[in-house]
Amino acid sequence: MERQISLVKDEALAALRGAQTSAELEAIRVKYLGKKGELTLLLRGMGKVPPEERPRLGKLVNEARDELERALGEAGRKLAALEEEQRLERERVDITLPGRRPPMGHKHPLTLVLEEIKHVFRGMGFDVVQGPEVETDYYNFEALNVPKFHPARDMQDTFYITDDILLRTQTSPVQARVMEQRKPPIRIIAPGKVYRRDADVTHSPMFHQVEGLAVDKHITFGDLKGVLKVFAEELFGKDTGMRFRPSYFPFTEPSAEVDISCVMCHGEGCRVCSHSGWLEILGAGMVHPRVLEMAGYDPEEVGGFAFGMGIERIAMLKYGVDDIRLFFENDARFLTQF
Ligand code: 2U9
Repeated sequence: MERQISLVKDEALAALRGAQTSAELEAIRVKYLGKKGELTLLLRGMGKVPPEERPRLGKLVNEARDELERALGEAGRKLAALEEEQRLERERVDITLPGRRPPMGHKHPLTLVLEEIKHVFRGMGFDVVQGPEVETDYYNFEALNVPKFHPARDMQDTFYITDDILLRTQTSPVQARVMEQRKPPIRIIAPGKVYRRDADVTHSPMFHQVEGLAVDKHITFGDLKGVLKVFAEELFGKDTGMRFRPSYFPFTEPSAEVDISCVMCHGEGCRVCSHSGWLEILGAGMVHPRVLEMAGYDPEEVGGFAFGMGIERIAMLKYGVDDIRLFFENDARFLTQF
């Protein structure tokens, strides 16, 4: 019996030294100290031992059990520490790595161009005004001297909501409304969305315009030229050339289409300007006396100039974009370039 106790103890301690994991330690504890464990069974077997041997052998088993418990405890602490160390190593985080930057939002290229246009005209004393996109036939056409049966009123070109209500085809109605409400001098620009039944690489059914209007005593075509020259130089550079070609609009007389020297070839002639050296950027003219009259002004007293441009067209020329649809597709590969 004595020998058996010592054998079981040595066997248990040897197993302990070979244990690699907490689970293995637990298996050893169960095998020797559990309910049916080998040392437990030896202790229970004391009943069969001669009574005079019991105290000595009982003490030996108890000592063996205490020693094994101590060794188990110590091995358990060592293994737990080792396993914790391994876990920390596995979960190691390099806190010196740079953080990931969240993607930054961008202003839309049309917003950038519009902000620049507004800045230039504000610098020349123009107010920025806005008005409704759903308009009446009167403010969109009648007040601007676009008579009934004028081709611009055609269902082919205009989005009608009823016979009398439509999506504005230009921002001029905003200016017609301002003229009714204010007295000259007036210097305003009206930016905003306009709608026309038109769609290809250079036309979108919705696009953005900026129109300008100045009304005062003694306004001349020279004032118009000066204002537009400053605008072109600020937007496209100091050496930008400019020319006026005679044209026709119902709301201005005389009227002109305005070109700048080609932003690509600076007038040499290239594909962008169809080898003319010039690019059309806006239309303009002196406000038609009928338009002044309809706003309640006396054309003998005051005169005015007006102009209009498509913001997409300006942005396409400024940034070298060849398809207007890119502005409305929200493809980040396009938008993040600006
Ligand atoms: C009032 C009186 C006159 C605004 C003007 C143009 C010439 C013009 C086009 C440019 C390209 C429209 O976007 S586009 O298709 N505009 O050519 N617009 S004069 O004239 C006005 C405006 C308001 C009361």
